[in-house]
Amino acid sequence: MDTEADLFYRQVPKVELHAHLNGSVSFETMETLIKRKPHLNIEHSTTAIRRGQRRSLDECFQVFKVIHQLVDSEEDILMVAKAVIQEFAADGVKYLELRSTPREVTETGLTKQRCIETVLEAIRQCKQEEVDIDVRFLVAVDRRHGPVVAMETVKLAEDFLLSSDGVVVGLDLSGDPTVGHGKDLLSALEKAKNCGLKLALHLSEVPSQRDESELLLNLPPDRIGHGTFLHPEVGGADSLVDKVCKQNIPIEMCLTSNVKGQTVPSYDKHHFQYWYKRGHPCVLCTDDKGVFCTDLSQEYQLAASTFGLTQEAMWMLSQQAIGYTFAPEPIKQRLEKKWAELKQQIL
Ligand code: 6MZ
Repeated sequence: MDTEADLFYRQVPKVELHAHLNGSVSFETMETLIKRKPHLNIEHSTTAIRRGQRRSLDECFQVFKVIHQLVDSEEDILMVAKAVIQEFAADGVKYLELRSTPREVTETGLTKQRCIETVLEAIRQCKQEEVDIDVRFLVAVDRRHGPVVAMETVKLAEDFLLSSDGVVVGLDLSGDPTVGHGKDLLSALEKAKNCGLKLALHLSEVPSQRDESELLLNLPPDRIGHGTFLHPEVGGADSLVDKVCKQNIPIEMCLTSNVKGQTVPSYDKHHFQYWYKRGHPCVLCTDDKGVFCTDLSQEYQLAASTFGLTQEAMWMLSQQAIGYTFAPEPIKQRLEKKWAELKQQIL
């Protein structure tokens, strides 16, 4: 990276809205986890996709299976979540919405409830240690697990929405997009929406999800993850674009993830260009900064250099993202103030 631009994008205050906890584990934390569990015989090369490497989306999902073996106890989750939060803060992220799928692991006694409580504990500890970042949490539904588990997860998320002092703000729908159909998850998602959880849904990450996206856009979601194949130029449909535009639903864009996962052929072909040119709300995110070996500053720099955007335009992009957060109004105002103060010093 060019050092001057590197410094600028590191200094720009940023908002991260699409980060999966277990996909965000850094190289260093992964080393510690691998050392803690030598019996698993896991090679570091199987937990990340390095520079210049590409994988099929299916292979990316194999990587998560390996990471889940390494992160399987409350102790692991606490360490991973604290490290991830500190790393985002060190990268200049001032507001983070972290998401994770609650899991049960019989051998370690991990329950779904404790999974969420442990992430909330990590957030609390970071706050107590005055890490300069506001962190909220989205409970994730893995589509692979089907409607019954989805409904259980929504109920769990609803409990935390009421008891977490505003830290749990929403629900994410993610997981292998080639598995299952959103129609089976519709009632769980409707229930989530009705109880006040904000919805951040992965939509049209692969071309075959067109019908599903038609259906889920009627909810409507509060934000869209990826939305790679929504527009007609890539096999989507005008009707999908119309729904997204009419409802002005922000799209979370993850450039490196999509290029390395090969749903997008190259950076310059990324759908960011299509939506940004339309003036549609776009927010740059990392997705899985550990797995895809990136960070948010790098994603900003890549977007700027690929699409020829000025530093002023990139600043705007980061500032506008405040409006797309699931944070309550007073927090948004506090962030706006912070951006205004920092603008004097940085831009
Ligand atoms: C869809 C993804 C994803 O929940 O264990 N996840 N889902 N598309 C993607 N694009 C590459 N990247 C990550 O974090 C890992 C989980 O996040 C989802 C998958 O369900 C994966 O198992 P957590 O913290």
